[in-house]
Amino acid sequence: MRQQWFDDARLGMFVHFGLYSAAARHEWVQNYERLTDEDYRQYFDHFDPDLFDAQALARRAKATGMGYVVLTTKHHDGFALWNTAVSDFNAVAACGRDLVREYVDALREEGLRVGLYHSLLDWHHPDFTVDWNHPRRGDDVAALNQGRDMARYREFLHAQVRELLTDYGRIDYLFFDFTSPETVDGLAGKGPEDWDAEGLLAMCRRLQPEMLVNDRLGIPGDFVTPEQYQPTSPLTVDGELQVWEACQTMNGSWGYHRDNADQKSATLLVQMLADSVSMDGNMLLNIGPDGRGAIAPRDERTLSEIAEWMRLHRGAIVGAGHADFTPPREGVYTRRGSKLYLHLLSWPLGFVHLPDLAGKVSYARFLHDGSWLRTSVADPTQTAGNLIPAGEAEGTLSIHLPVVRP
Ligand code: FUL
Repeated sequence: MRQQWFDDARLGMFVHFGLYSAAARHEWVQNYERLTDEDYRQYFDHFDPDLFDAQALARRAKATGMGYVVLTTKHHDGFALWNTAVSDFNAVAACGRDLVREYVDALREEGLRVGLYHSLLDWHHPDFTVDWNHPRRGDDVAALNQGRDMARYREFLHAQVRELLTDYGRIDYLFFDFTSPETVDGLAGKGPEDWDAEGLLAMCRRLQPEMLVNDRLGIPGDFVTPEQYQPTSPLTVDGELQVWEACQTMNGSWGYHRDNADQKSATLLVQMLADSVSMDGNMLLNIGPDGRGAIAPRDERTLSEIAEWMRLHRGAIVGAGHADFTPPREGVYTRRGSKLYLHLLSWPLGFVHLPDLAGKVSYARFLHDGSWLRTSVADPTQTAGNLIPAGEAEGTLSIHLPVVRP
């Protein structure tokens, strides 16, 4: 099955890195601040990722229990991190380094799966028409779009994707971004036909038959990509179970945002991860390296806390998935083979009562230290000691928890 490695991995690392990292105020800075090409050009002229260390990045991902990494080869600003032959708006021209090459080599060395992100949008390309998502919206769009030709842009887009899928060995995963055909403020967006989505997907299949492709071409792909939320049930479309991956930021911005201190805690992120796995999904956790390419210290701290958690709880995540039991209010379940894992989202608790599990569980223990936990079958006639309402006791297994936080 093409996606087995992906289903098993459950946790991956997203890396948003580009010219916007030096602007340090969101990867959409050019759009949000409606910067002109000239304004934005300064980040290209002074691009100096001297601390971008693909090996350190790969080691960090591996140590965090991640099975794959996904790097922005090109974001909406059009800046390519590799040695593209069809545009000189690229990292080799700016700093003499092919960052995609460094990245794929480093990942393979660590035995990680190689993922690429590639934006379908390109605010830099002279043929890419100004739409409601474009930094130049609100200017004289009719005049600006004179002579712009999406057919030529399509050729360029296909050529860049072809390079990525031909020159860098085996690619395991491709995240295209994004298709939004709706019209806003009288300006049309872009639909699958703007990319020749079918043709692009066919090329992916031809050049990298094993590669997984996401759903943002605007036509069905191999997995769906909820952004910034965890679905609360296994996802189906027309009754068909979907492979899915929720992508999450550390602090609301994908690109490095220097002054944004809204950091999610490692505890919250671990809960989101458990939530995803409990609903048969993956989590792709983002970092935004800074303008020099270094992982920001606050992200390092969060990653190392997650790494410590994953070191002890990996079995409940990697290779695990949805369990067909009703979890208690206090947590979520994941399951791997005959093992059922309960992720408690609050602590401390004296008891946790597991509906319908009486008689089905041979033992209970903490995962982090293997210490045994006492269990009892709730007695519907005598439930006061367990603090369980009599109506809920039937078939319930009670786990007795230490009140002291382990
Ligand atoms: C979105 C993009 O517009 C964001 O900048 C980011 O890359 C996210 C993962 O996908 O659609």
